[in-house]
Amino acid sequence: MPVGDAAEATATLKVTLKEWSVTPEQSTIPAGKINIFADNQGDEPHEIVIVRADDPKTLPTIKDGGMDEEALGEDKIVGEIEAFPAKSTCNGVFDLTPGTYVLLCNVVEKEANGEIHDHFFFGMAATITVA
Ligand SMILES: [Cu+2]
Repeated sequence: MPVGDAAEATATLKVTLKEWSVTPEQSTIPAGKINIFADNQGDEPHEIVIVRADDPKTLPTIKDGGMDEEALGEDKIVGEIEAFPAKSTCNGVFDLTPGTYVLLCNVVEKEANGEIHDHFFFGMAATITVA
């Protein structure tokens, strides 16, 4: 489900999602109401969680449970584009003030064969600078 009103956005940041990467088209974007336009080119549903952080490696995690949103704290979580299907797009408008943000996918899924796909652990995160 799209978040916010794209017509009010001051800039757009296209982000490509697939197994197992999050790839923003630009690494720096001007502060304002940013329309994050997510393109899921993968074969599984993905999402984007936007957190205030400098480096994905510093974020708390749960074993086989992705990034620990509770441990990180609600105040660090800016917003989220919830999981949406493969081969589709979704977007969200978020008010981003200057700073460093991590865009990550926090989907964790148990496959039919029992394997756990922890998307954040598998590398689905990227850092952007809002200037
Ligand atoms: Cu994902």
